[in-house]
Amino acid sequence: MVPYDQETIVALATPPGVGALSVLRISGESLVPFYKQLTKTSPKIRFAAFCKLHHPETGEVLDEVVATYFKSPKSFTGEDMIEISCHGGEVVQNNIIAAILDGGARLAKPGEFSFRAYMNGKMDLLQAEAVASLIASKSTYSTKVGLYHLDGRVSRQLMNIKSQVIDLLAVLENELNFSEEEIDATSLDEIASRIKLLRNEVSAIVNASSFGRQIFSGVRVVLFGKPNSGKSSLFNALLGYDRAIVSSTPGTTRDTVEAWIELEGLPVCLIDTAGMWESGDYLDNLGIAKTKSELDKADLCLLVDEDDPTLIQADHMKIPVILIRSKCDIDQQVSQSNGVVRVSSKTQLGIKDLLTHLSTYCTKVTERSENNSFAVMTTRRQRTLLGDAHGVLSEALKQTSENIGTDIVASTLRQFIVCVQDIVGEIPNENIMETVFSEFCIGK
Ligand SMILES: Nc1nc2c(ncn2[C@@H]2O[C@H](COP(=O)(O)OP(=O)(O)OP(=O)(O)O)[C@@H](O)[C@H]2O)c(=O)[nH]1
Ligand SMILES: [Mg+2]
Repeated sequence: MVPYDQETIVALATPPGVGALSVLRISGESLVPFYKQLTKTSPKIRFAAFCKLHHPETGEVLDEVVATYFKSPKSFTGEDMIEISCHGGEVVQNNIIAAILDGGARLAKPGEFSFRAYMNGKMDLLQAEAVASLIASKSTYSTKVGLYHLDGRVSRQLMNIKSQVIDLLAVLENELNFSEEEIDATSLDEIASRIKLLRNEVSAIVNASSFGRQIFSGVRVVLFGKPNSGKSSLFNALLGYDRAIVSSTPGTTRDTVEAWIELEGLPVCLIDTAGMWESGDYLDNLGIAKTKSELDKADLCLLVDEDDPTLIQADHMKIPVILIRSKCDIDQQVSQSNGVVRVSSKTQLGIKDLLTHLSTYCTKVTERSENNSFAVMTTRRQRTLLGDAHGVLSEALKQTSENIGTDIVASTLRQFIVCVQDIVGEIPNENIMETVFSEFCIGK
């Protein structure tokens, strides 16, 4: 086992507040004596015992609970664990936690249970992050991807690529040992083509991962257009309820308003904005600045105009734009060029059409990840490291074509191995507690 601070820790595993039941977890090196102090009985392994819970020092009865003892290493953290289901009142929970602290435990830091599981080889980093993603998951689809990662399949895929790189290194090193000269051109070609295949495999994950953020954090869709063009009305129509204020006074919306819907299993965040126009008013300008920053973060823009939206300059947009002609109930005869969705928030005309456009976009996102059998990098940490790994393979490929010494190619390939080790967290270390697990919630 890797050394780390093995103090006994405790935390509420269920959300704070009132409920029928609450679950507390205790993890530590050897908890049999503590179990006996708390319950006045001896633990049976993996047995849910109905018992009275006592204060470890005063012996006062705190609650009637179900206590389960898990013996190391067969527990979530790999240490001894006690799981206590108690009554879900806040006072009950707090009294029990206070008593457990009096008994010598300390409060767990955020993510500390998962961190210990990782340190004890119960799961790798990708799996630990999958637990976090699964709990935070906002949609059906991200739940599916999270479960896939929990299973460890993505880690296995990466480890498989890594072991092929190790094979390549063996070839390179072998050649170097046996010939005084540099290795011949045919073996170098062979090596280059093997690197290329591996890079393609990594590319597929990198490309699918650009959608990983959208799958987990949601697709961000910004409503944009002139004042009074009907953005807030359309926002409400898409949501199916009145969320934003609508009025005939231009400049009604100043702050951005967000609301979530689910399309094709993905979380979609609709963002109503102040839009963009010239204004001397200080508050208006704040709203306009917010719109700009929302556009920078968005995946898709709905450009709304009650006249011809094709006349509005949208060339500067770096994201896909859906052009929308609003208020089409006023003049139903008006013709509109191709590619523009005609809507009326008043009569619901075209709203379904627009939702279909949005769904099509979401389907593309999920298809990209499915084509890659759900292997996407789900966190920024993973995406950055895999991007680095991809860069390293490109560099190695370049080196093979430039006739640079094979020892240099080998050393580049070794960097790839380090990147993959970091993604999966193959070499456990305490720093990871700060960088990865501290973002988890307490009790996880
Ligand atoms: N007839 C008709 N009127 C609409 C429609 N959509 C919006 N309006 C009217 O247009 C006016 C402006 O609507 P909003 O939805 O507040 O427009 P907005 O773009 O959010 O306006 P700001 O927040 O001020 O930029 C209101 O008086 C709405 O009732 C529509 O589909 N048909
Ligand atoms: Mg508005």
